[in-house]
Amino acid sequence: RYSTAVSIEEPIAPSVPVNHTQLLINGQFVDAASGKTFPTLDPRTGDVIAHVAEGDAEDINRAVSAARKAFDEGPWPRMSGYERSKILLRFADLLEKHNDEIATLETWDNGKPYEQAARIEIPMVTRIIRYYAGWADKIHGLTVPADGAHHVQTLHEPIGVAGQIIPWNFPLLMFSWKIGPALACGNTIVLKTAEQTPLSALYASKLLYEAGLPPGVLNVVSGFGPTAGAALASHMEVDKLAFTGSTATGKAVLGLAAKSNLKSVTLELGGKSPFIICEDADVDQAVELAHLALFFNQGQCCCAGSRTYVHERIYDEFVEKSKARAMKRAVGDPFKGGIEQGPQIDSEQFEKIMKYIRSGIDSGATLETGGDRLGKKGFYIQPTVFSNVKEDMLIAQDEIFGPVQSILKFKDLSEVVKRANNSSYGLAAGVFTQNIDTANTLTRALRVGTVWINCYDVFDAAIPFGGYKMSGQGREKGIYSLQNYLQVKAVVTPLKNPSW
Ligand code: TXE
Repeated sequence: RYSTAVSIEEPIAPSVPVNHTQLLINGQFVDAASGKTFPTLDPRTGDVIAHVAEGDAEDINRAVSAARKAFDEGPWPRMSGYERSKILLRFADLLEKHNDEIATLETWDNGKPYEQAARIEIPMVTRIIRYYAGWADKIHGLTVPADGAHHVQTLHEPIGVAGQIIPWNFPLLMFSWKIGPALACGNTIVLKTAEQTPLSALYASKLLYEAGLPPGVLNVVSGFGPTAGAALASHMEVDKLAFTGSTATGKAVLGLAAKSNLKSVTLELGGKSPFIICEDADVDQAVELAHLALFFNQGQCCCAGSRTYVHERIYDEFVEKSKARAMKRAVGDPFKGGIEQGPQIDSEQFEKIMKYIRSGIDSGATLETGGDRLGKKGFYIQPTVFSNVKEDMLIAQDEIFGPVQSILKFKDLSEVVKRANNSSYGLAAGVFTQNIDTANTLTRALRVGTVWINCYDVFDAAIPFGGYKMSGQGREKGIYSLQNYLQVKAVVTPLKNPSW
């Protein structure tokens, strides 16, 4: 029996009003030029939370004009790093003060457990902003020793107007990964939120203006991908594009950037990350970690450990215990205490996941537990575990983005390395072993952007994140993200008297 929470059928009413539903352009909340709105839905029920202004190409034009003016004429890129830093630090203080209201909006719009939003994610947003506030006054170029009688230096300058497109799985966290480094470096921004989750970014951006951001430096447009998103990716006045989302859409926006003005592009895309459990692993710990690696955030993580490779000697015990753990997972209204899993984001994702579950069953994997919806309303799915998964099954190849664990068996290290690397993705990997040589071998052999050894999903503002292969281009967070938002200008001056 599942330890599902009650109250799926009678959702708890959130205690925060939805005050900001318009577009944020040039520091003002405004309606869409078309006057259109779209509903944002509560994933617990599918009911409408609020109607939000629907930006399209014309609104992107308005927002880019505001960002362009704020960059070309405004104080922001010319301010000292210290001044920019102080505004970002004030913003972080306001985020901290309003942590619980923002977390409430995040849970309401996204369906993630409130405790996760309030105690982990929104505090992480604040941490990211403080981290980049710390960089704002430490960005500088080099003096370069060149051949000949020349003084050579580099200036590190902001790129200009950054277009940023974010997904719905970690709405405000993705917002912070994008705006933190861009603002620290002195850029201005037009950010498009995901159509499923527009609310938290509007609330937080208002706080940023309260903290003293000059008008037009950050513009937030709610709207859809093919209209607002595509207009931003192909805009001639946007100098840089940062995108997080699916690999298919990543390819599309890269194409739009190339066809328009060759704006530089960073991409953080999908994954099918291997989690490798070696024969010397502590099985109980490995079961718990592999469970979290997959089920965290309803399985809606780009770096979800979605291929669980287990050594044949511990395989049967591991499967049995993983099944028991999944059956104990507390699923229910995300506003209720103690809940580990809420609903999936929307009906589209729900249907996609159910299709993959059917495909797992049809292709001959063993359904250990789960496999069905939970309750009658909203988008809840039972924690699902498949064993006897084979490499050629779709559930072992595609990004499911849901609470579906696929457990595969392996015999030796060289075999598991080949199988783990045999993917078009390369975002992350987990390695569970007590043997340092095994850990070192796997770390070097895996073609992925992050390797977590005896841990998983450890995130920190300073740790870079990004993918190999079709999981993306470039890195976010840490010092690496600054490079995405800076131009390097070489300045060469002849030396009259080189001997000095
Ligand atoms: O993603 P999209 P969707 C994966 C995951 C999920 C699948 C589909 O597998 O099941 O993608 O999700 C905007 N031009 N990830 O459809 O389409 C869109 O409005 C410009 C992994 O939600 O990539 C939203 O703001 N923009 C991922 C953003 O792109 C466009 C997180 C992401 O939407 C656009 C989310 C276009 N033509 C989904 N079309 C991760 N890496 O974490 C859409 N968008």
